[in-house]
Parts: sequence; structure tokens; C-alpha cells
Amino acid sequence: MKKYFLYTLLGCVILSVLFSFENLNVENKGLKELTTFPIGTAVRVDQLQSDAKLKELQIHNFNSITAENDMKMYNVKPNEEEYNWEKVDKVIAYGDTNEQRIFGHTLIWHSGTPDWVEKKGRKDTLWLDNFLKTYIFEYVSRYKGKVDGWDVVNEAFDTKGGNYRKTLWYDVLGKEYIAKAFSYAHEADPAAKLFYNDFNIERDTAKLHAMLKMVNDLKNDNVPISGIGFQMHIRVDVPDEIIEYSLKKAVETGLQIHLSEVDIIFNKHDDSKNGGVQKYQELTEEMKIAQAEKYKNLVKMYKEIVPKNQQYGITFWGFTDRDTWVRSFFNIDDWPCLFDDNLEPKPAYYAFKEALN
Ligand code: 9MR
Repeated sequence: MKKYFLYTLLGCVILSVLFSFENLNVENKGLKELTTFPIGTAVRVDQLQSDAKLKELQIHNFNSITAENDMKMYNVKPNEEEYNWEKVDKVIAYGDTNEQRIFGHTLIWHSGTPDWVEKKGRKDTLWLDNFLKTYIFEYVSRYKGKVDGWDVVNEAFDTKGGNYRKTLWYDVLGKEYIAKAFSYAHEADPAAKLFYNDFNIERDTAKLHAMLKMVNDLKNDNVPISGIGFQMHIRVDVPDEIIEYSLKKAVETGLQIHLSEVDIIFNKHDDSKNGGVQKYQELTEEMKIAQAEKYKNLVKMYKEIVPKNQQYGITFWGFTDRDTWVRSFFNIDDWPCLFDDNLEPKPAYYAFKEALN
């Protein structure tokens, strides 16, 4: 009896030691080590190269990168005469050196289109049609095998509701520009995964359904689309049920699902530049907990709703409050990221980690 008691006690001690080792282990692990799907972030490579702590955090936690701006058309084709590959090459080199997946953002986007294309394209339909083809073909061919996937078309729908956005591309070429863009990208790199990417589709049902109709039409026409990107710029009070519904609907297409630009804010905005409303002046402990909960739920939903073979990954639109696009774009103070202004992990980081694990 005594012997039995001793064995049980010994067993408990061994288990608790193992358990605390495991905990310590998880504590030391980066986000990327805790999942089967890639964990990415938007990056500014020049900044990473000049900020050792930021770079260390980036490498420790992430195994996928999306250039925040360096791969946009206004950087790659600043004028008619030349391509500027320099910035893109740096992004590729960073990804290669640090063994991270490289995601291409973005080929065709109204806000990424430089003025000179806007002007010339509005005057000359044939030229624009040809430019769409050559730009995508040259770009995607050049990085064939290097870039794993692309946001081929970004934000083709209005901010709210189900109408196509009236952009240069739509006005001049009609909605067929979308199918064309996917076909050219596929021709240039048949192995690259090709995404349609948009915002508010996780909470605006009219927009979600318009996007899904477009995606299903593309599939029926054999247009080579591989995935849907939910940018997922959300606010802490967007109901989980709505996000759940949208993810379920998107999963039904059978395509890859990328949460492509995740961040979670507190304040309000009207989606436009300088359109922020400063409701909260500071980040309280209570708010930190609410945000952590939301990050945790987001991972849970992704893991539960999206089948493994459709999980392209979760990518953050930056990982520190210090560097978030939200502040300058909406002209408000906010705290949307996993790390704070001093690059210290927030409760959101630990909650996200726990949910991954
Ligand atoms: O975060 C990006 C910001 O630095 C740029 O000024 C802006 C315009 O190029 O684009 C921001 O990123 C956007 C992304 O490319 C597409 N989805 C919305 C993102 C936030 O505006």
C-alpha cells in the first residue's frame, strides 16, 4: 500500500515537472513554432534592417512576410520608362535569408495605381488592357518560384455593400479586368497561389455575398483563383458570430483562406483617410484583456471553421502599436497590435499564443 502511494507520488512529481518544462517551452517559443499554418506579418524591410530588436522579434515569431508597401505598383512602376525592382529584391532577400514565406501584395489595387497609369489609362483603353497584361506578366515571371502567393486583385468592391468599386480598372476595362489579372498571373507562374483580397467582408454581409458570387463565377469560368484574403482589420466589438458566418461561407468555396492583414482596434472610423474618432484616450488594463480575448477567439474560429487544407495562414498588418498604419491613416491614437509601443508583448500576444497552442 505504502509502495503504491510512493509510486503515485513519484508519478505526479514527474508529470508536474514535465508540464512545467512544457510551459516554459511554450513561453520561449515564437508564434510560428506553435502552428501547422504559417504566421505572417506585414514588413518594412528597411526598418527591420535598422532596428535589431524589431528584427529579432520578427524572426522569432513569424515565418511569412507581406511587404506593407514595397511591392505595390506605385513602387514597382513609378514611371512609364522603368521598373524599379530594388525594393522588391530586398523583400525577397529578407524572406530567403530568414526562411520565411513571401506573399506578394498586391498586383492590381486602385490605391496602389500610380497617377501616371491613372491618367494614361483613362485616355487609352487598349493601352491599359495591354499594360495590365505586361505588368502582371513581367512582375510575376520575374519572381516565379520565389513568391508563394499573390493578392492579384485587392478591394474590387465598394467599402460598403455589394457594388463593384468604380476604379480606373473597372471604368475602362469593365469587371473582366479581374478575370484577366488572375489568368495573366497564372500564366506567368502556374504554381503561385492567387488570391482575391478585401476588407469588411467579415462583417458586411452584402459585400461578403457579392464577393462570393464573383469568386464562384470566376471558378465556374475556370479562372485560376486559389484563395480569398480576409484583411480582417476589425474592431474589438465586432461580434464573433458575424465573423464565424463569413468564414463558414468562404470555406464553402473550397478555396484557401488567408487572414491577410489582421489587427484589432478600439476606436471608430469611417474607413477614410483621417476618418478616425478618438473614443478612447488611453489603453486600460480592461481594454487589453478585451483585445486579448478577441485575438484568442479569432484564432479559435480560424482553426475550427477553416479545414487544415484550406488554411493559408494568419498574417498581421504589422505587429507593434508603435508602427501601426492605423494611427497615421485614421489620425487617431490606437493600440491594435500584439506588441506595445516599447515592443513588449501585450496580453493579446499571450492569448493568441495560447489559442494557437
Ligand atoms: O499600411 C499601408 C500604408 O502604409 C500605406 O500608406 C497604404 C497605401 O499604400 O496602404 C496601407 O496598407 C493597406 C493595404 O495595402 C491594403 N489594405 C488596407 C491596408 C491599410 O490601409
